[in-house]
Amino acid sequence: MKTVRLTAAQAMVRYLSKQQNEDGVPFFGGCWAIFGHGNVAGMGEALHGIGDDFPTWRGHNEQGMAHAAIAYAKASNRKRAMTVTTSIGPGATNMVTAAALAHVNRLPVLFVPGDVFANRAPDPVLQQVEDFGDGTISANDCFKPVSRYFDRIMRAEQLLTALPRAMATLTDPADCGPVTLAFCQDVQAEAYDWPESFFDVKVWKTKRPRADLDQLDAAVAAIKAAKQPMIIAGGGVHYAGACDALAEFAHRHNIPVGETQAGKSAMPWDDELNLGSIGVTGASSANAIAENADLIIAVGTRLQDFTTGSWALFKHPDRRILSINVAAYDAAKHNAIAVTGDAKITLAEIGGMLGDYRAPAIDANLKSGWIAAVDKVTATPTGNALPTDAQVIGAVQRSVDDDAIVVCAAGGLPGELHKLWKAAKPNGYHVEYGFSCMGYEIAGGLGVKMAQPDREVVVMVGDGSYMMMNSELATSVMLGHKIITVILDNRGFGCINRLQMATGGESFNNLLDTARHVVPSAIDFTAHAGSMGAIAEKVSSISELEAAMERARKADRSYAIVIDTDPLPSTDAGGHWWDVAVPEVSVRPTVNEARKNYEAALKQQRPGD
Ligand SMILES: Cc1ncc(C[n+]2csc(CCOP(=O)(O)OP(=O)(O)O)c2C)c(N)n1
Ligand SMILES: [Mg+2]
Repeated sequence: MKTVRLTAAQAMVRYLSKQQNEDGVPFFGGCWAIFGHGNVAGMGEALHGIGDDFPTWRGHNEQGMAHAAIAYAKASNRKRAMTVTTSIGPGATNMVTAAALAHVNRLPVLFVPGDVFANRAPDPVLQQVEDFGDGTISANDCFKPVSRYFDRIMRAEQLLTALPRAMATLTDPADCGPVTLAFCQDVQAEAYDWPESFFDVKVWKTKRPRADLDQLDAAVAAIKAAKQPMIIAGGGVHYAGACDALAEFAHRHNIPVGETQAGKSAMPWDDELNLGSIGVTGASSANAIAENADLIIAVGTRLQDFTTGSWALFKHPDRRILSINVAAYDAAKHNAIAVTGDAKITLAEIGGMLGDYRAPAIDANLKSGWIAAVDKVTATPTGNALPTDAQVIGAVQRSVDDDAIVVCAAGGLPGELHKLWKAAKPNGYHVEYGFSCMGYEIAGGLGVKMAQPDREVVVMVGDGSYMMMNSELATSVMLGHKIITVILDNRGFGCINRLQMATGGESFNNLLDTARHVVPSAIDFTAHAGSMGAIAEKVSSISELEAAMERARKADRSYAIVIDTDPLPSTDAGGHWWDVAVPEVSVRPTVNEARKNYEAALKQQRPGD
């Protein structure tokens, strides 16, 4: 056996650089790194040595780098991913929130946090967590519940098994999620004689598991018996490359479609069978069909509460769920008729077996009524009132072309965008709403731009999310990956303030002006974004915003536009109840009133049914 002598870190990066997807391009776009003790000597030397064969980028915050990596994978439909390496201790734990985000959203990312010395000679090292009863614990154990595969590399040759396991997880459609290889710092620097074959190019073909034949029969029988079926398109439709297969299936059988947050843009917004978004932040058209459907065909969706209206949306007494999902875990949820398989293949197979089954015609007024409602709330306002989020969305929408990608994650905007954004092309809508993590937006936008350099990337972000994490805006400038960021400043956590009041609470500790303070908050977002190298300007009206968007589109580097907005309004049209537990006893009459309404609403919930 021919061998090559390399350190464990050199072997890791060489191996990773040789992994390809079925398109013959490297699976890994490269590696984000913030060095410290625990990775600068080992991983740092290795990454420097491999150079452009496995490019390294420097970020400003480990969580931000990880968000960029995760967004890159999502915008690549999981066909490509990135690695993120950190020091031990805070550098590593800074990444745990991002690991949870990737875990919830089933997105591939490889985390390589440094770890304590395997030989324990210098224990306890700087930043080492000491467990009094367990010598094997380190800070990196925090990754275990939020990794699909976790390993601690304590001997160099463990990489011979750990790395293929990591790749198997990252490229498996059902198991896909974050992998953490906690890399002991002394081991990174250790040399070993590696078989040369370990570094052969390896191609990971996209797996398309086929459904069991009995499951297919059950699905076909359920659809044939359905009087009003409806499809819910989830993120899995994108990841399976099944957008065309979905449209073909829907049209052939005349079955209307509603889209989840992750599924949105699976079908063009103006397709007559795309009835819009579904659920708590859904369109009245899609929700009306969902309420009366006797068969919900869930395709590639986790069926989270925003999709199901906390399991109160589907009201037909005899309704069944038919769940097509590559993951058995998801397909089996809520007593569904489970079909475990790839969305693209399974839709085609079921379609072939269904013959000329067609669902009844849908009342076209449902959709036209909804679009009229969208156009009304997104129209340019007259008068001088502070604009609403919906009006800002309208202005941004009018300013971009069909290729644009809108990016968002938390606050009031995801709900408004879900309802109102008209997504024309697949992946044109990138809203992280599995973890809805404040601070994902700008870093995520950077990752999207790295995956889709030819498409305009517009990040829409609230003042709260911007303040939580914005530093990768500087990275976008430094790396020349232009993003347009629209900052909606409503002076606080507007959506939580609204939720607080809707559950009977006093407006408290959400808006900056009513939060306890000595000096009133006066954050200059324009100056802040400008200080990071972005071109920044503030606008004072919707028409000024549209003019600024034009300048932003022509600019050659990242651009930030700040606009003051009204924290109180949100779009009334559409939507559905969401289960948020209201206190059972309170001295506040408004809470007691909200509790009464809550108990009435709970009667609509059908858990487990
Ligand atoms: C990391 C994180 N912390 C807390 C929350 C809970 N949360 C959701 S939205 C929100 C407020 C967001 O404020 P902003 O970005 O200004 O948007 P707005 O609600 O004003 O539209 C909070 C605190 C969260 N989703 N993520
Ligand atoms: Mg806000």
